[in-house]
Amino acid sequence: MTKPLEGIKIIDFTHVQAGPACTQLLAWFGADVIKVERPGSGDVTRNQLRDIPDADALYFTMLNSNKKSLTLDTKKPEGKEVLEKLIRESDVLVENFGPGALDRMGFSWERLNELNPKMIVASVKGFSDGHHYDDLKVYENVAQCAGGAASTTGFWDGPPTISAAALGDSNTGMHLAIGILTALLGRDKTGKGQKVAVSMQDSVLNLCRVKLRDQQRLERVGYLEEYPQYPHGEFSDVVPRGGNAGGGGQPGWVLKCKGWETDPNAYIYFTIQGHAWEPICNALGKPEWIADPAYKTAEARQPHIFEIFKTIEAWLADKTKFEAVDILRKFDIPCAPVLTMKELANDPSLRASGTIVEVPHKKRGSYLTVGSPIKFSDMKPEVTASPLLGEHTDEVLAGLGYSQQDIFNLREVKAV
Ligand code: CAO
Repeated sequence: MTKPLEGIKIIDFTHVQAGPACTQLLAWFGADVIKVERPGSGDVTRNQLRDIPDADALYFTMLNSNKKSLTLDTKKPEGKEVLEKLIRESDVLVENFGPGALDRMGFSWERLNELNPKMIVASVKGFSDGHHYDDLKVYENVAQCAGGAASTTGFWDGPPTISAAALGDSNTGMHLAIGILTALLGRDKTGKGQKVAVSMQDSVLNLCRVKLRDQQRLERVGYLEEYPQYPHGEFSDVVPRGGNAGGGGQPGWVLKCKGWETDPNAYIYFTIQGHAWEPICNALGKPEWIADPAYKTAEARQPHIFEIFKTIEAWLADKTKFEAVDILRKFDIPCAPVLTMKELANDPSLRASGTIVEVPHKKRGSYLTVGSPIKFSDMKPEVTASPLLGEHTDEVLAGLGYSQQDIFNLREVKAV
């Protein structure tokens, strides 16, 4: 099956998570992604949190599937020469080095554009160009703090909290992928490449859009009616942390199910969607709430929403999270069990859809990874193993016209 990005050649100058997540996605969809790594060491994640001695860590294998690996010392003149050749025949270069690293290497945007005016140069940085923090190196949690996620996550009586979801890393990579595909479509029209830049702060903030909505509502009316602080608590002049409250105007909370005393994940998320109130009352065996003025409207319920949640918890006490959801789904009530990584890894539906995939690897045996979360009617992205360090060096160099002797010479000077 021909994949939509077949024929697009990408120099993958990325490391850790933000950049690799982007290029992995493009590789799934058919792009020829050549990961350029420092000889001897490669992407730092190959060695990070190893669970098998001498085998690439899962951190690396789960972010670099479907790619080729070329080792190249791009600070040596011989390495620069190879990179220049590669640049001349590639469509995209993606990088997420620290600020200024590519310039210091001698590959500024101007130089890259001169070498290949059709090439798209895509970068991830912590902060956008010209930002007063644009000299900072940034990792995931730093970005979550800088982008507004940390100050709005967690409970009001606790500190700012980091989400386990990679809002700073993989999320930024997904934004970059959208930028690259847009620039490729633009190039079809203009014939010109361009620079695509995404900052981790901006990408986090983009996902915190509704919190900026809440800041403006707070400034106008002084309170936020869907937050647990309303109506009994106090609001300051900044959006507070709302615990597990729903963010979209539908009150919701994480509720205890049977076994919560010993199982930290025996919970469901329960949403009280306005128009689902009648089915909720019927499901809970509380038909008297339907017409009761103290319960009838969202406004009437809000002052005692936690008392309502307590009643629902009493109903849940003899039901597991799965049993509860099986009952509630029949009433069209938006809810889900709180799933653990173990449950997700073994979920038959996720296996069948290709969202959880088992990938054979030369050194590790097989490992689980998250496959494409994007599904197509005409294509099923296949996930293949991440490359060993330098696995494709000879193949890529031969493709650039280097002879066996040339490759030997490059090895002699440790350029590859
Ligand atoms: N050959 C020779 N040199 C190479 C090379 C190669 N193949 N690949 C990288 N290098 C060099 C770079 O040129 C750079 O050299 P100088 O600093 O001397 O110019 C050096 O390796 C280190 O690059 P770095 O600054 O990117 O690496 P770091 O480990 O110090 O920082 C990180 C890591 C992630 C904090 C930083 O890259 C960064 O801020 N990136 C942008 C934001 C980002 O993507 N963060 C998300 C990471 S995922 O959590």
